[in-house]
Amino acid sequence: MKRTLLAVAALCAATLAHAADPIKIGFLVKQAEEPWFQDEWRYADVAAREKGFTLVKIGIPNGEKTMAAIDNLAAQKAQGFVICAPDVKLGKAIERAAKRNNLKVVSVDDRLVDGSGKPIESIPHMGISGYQIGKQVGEGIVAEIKARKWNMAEVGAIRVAYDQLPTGKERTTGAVDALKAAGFPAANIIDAPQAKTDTENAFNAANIALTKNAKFKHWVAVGLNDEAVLGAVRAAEGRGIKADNMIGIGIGGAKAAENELNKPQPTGFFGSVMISAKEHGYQTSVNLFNWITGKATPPAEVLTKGMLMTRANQAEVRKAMGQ
Ligand code: FCA
Repeated sequence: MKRTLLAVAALCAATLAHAADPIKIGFLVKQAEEPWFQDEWRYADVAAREKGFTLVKIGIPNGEKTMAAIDNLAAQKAQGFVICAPDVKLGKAIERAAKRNNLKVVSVDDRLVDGSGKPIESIPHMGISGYQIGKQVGEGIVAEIKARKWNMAEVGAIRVAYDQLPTGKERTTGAVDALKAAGFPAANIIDAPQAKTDTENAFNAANIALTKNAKFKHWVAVGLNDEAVLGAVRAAEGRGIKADNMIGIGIGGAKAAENELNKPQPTGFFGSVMISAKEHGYQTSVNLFNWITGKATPPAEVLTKGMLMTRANQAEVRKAMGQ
């Protein structure tokens, strides 16, 4: 009897201690230096202040750092984390590490996949429909080609490609499909595979594509994010192809795009399909917080929307997106 009472008392104490544990949430991103991810962190900080949890922000540029970050969170007694992994194929390893450490996990931006490349449905995800957002890019370019009355036969399209990332491939596929649907010649679309998803690697990839295809009079460029398109725009500038002869539309709409769209003179970076860093940073963190505190289980998948932003409509788009 006495032993049972003691056991019950110990259990109550443990439960109380648990209930009183401060909530700590990790926010792990693959490219901490990219403005998009800085924005996600900034909005996650807003959620932390509002809900009263501690946010631990960690950059995870590779698999090793990812695993170390998860162990680190467990050691700090965190209860869960939001993640945009450096490689979506780490999905199963991330899921196992989370389980082992009793951490809840949700993914953001890049959906984690299993060994056969299938999305891991058990990890709640917030991202975008890459194909739809890509189509918005392509449609924006088509409208501008028409406004400039270019002959599509004389236009080259650079697809800065990062096909190993499913959302990357979906985005650029959506973009080129929209071009083709408007009669853009498929033969004028040139793939420029980038080794990493930053401006420098996009620049190098686009430079090769431009060198090999000097015959085109005008150019357009698409890629998985603003950095990819900025790389292509900079490479074109290096070859004397400026705003008059280049229409680049990126994806993101964070600081990289903002800086470019606010330059005194227009550049070949015509616009960006703005997506919601606010929802991706704030809402994923709140969803995870609610899950940890037993208030609600996050939706299995949420795909957020984007809006085409150009020099002309920046203020409206930012207002509509609440950013
Ligand atoms: C991917 C890209 C980022 C950003 C995000 C929403 O992770 O690499 O640049 O576009 O999706």
